[in-house]
Amino acid sequence: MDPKLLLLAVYWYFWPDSTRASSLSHRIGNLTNISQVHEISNGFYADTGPFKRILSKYYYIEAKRKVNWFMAVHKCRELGAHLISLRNAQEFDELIRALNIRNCYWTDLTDLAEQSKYRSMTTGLAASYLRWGSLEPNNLGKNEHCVQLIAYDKRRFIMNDNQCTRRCYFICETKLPSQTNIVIQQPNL
Ligand SMILES: [Ca+2]
Repeated sequence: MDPKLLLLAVYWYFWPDSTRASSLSHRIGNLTNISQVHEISNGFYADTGPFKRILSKYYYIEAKRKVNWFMAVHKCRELGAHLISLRNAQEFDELIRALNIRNCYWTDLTDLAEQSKYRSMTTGLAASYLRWGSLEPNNLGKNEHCVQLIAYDKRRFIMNDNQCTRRCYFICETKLPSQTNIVIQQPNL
């Protein structure tokens, strides 16, 4: 079905007559109660499914199943995304507001290829941004090569190197989800 017709059908089904005269921006706002709807460029909106927009990028935050780092890499690729690749303090600070302070989450950083040289699996480059916890990275047992977000004191997230076979939740990141399933153009009102 034409995506525009599908959206129109959803709109007429869910909204009563009294609200149908409201602006399109208001209707789009209501749609966020059903799924993740975001303006992806001027006048264009997208239903981004399980991906949540934070600043300029989209994130899928796994909250049900813990996996090892390797499986986290695979799972993000399945979703057409990649493990989170934090670029700066602003991205870090905004993202952690959406996380459960009791959980750990895998990032795309690892020094598996070269000890103590933390590289992004996404870009292949040296880490853009690091916020290590106190005394980290410590490569405990000389077997910690994958970087997780974790809150030791249950108050603030930091980065820690841990064993790649340990299980954590994970965060996938993309500039625009490939599973976007509704895109409409705002008409001239
Ligand atoms: Ca460590």
